[in-house]
Amino acid sequence: MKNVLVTGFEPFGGETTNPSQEIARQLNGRVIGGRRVIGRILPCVFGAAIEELEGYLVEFSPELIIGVGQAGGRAEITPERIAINVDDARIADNAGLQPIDRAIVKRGPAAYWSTLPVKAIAAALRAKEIPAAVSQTAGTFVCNHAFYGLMHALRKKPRIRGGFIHVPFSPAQAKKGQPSLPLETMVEAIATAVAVSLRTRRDLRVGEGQVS
Ligand code: PCA
Repeated sequence: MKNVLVTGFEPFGGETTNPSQEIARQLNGRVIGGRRVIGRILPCVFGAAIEELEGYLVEFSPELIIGVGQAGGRAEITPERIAINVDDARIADNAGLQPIDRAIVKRGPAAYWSTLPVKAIAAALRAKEIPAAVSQTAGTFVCNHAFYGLMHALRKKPRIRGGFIHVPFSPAQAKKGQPSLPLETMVEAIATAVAVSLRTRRDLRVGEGQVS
């Protein structure tokens, strides 16, 4: 059976949980679309996150990789369109690193596109009444870093698809007035994203852009 890799992140920034970690744990071992899901947790550390991810690419030879991370404050499941070649950390990572305006890959391209069908994923989630929207930036912290590292590793492997999806806080994390989604909904959302990615070769051509 072929493998799909779903990664989550350990908690960071003073949080004690990270929904992406729970999603990776819960999906580990599931069979979706005839593929086995391997769920793994990455450290929220610049450099180490990419190194671990690269190790999993060698270990499991996945045909599809979906990185998942927490974007506290967002209300929707957000497939990311693009990874950019910069680290610019507003807070320290879990090893105390706080790079500012630093290239992830020296002389690497400014950005890599996700090779997931991001619009089809957003549409499929909304069809299940799960709030979803394509995001135009994964930020400049460890998630964007790992996403860029993933797409750099896949740059000469066009048949292996990869990308990144940010998820909101879980209800336990959200402070008053902050949006959140139940963990089960987020697990279902990422399972759906795996299924849609496996069956969709060509993304939808519908406007998902933001006007400002
Ligand atoms: N979210 C952070 C890093 C780890 C995570 O889950 C981010 O968006 O960069």
